[in-house]
Amino acid sequence: PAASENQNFCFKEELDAFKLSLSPTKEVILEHYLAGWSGLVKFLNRLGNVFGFISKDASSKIQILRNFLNGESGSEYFTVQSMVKYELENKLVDLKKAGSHPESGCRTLLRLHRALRWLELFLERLRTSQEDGKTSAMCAESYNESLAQFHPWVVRKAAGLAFCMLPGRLAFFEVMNVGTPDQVVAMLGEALPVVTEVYQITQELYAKHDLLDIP
Ligand code: 1PW
Repeated sequence: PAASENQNFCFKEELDAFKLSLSPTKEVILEHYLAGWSGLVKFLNRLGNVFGFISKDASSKIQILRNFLNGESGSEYFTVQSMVKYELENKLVDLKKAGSHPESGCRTLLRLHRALRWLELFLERLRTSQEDGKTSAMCAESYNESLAQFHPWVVRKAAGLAFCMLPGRLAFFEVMNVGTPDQVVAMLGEALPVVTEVYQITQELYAKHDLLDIP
């Protein structure tokens, strides 16, 4: 991308939103979590049109959650913890099969949460990769280890095709707009533990409430 296009994007700033999402009591503040996701969507869009179907789904899920946050019961959605409590207490989640609440906050966030695991695995591979590392292979391996198990064959196929179109390692680093490859690696080393922590807190919360398989 041209330098001028780069000015308002920096992958580090996008990941920083996840740091902001952790409250002092280690709850996950939804507004910042969604800001982190918006940054990831921006990044996907910069990688090219082939990621359109991926970024569209993530965008629509971000929007569903923002609507809750800006809606009548917005204050109940301040953190992921308060959202889970509120939706469960008020029976606003379809727990076993899709029914009258097909787009609850809990089920919508679960989709983003699963995708965050993929991102975490992928960025860790990227961080530790050698100069001749293949981003497409790193991306596919991470996907197969995580998100793929929740996707039907046709989505797995489309995702596999999209991964093949990923730019090489250096070009990929440039799209991130963080600096030299060394600086990218250092940035990932600092940012990734935060993504991991946000993922783990959400994972434990969902496990505790038996929400990991909601339809
Ligand atoms: C290079 C950085 C990559 C980070 C972004 C990761 C985004 C992952 C989004 C994958 C979406 C694939 C296509 C959509 C599939 C949906 O069916 C699925 N959504 C997700 C996020 O897995 C499940 O949502 P659904 O159909 O139950 O509403």
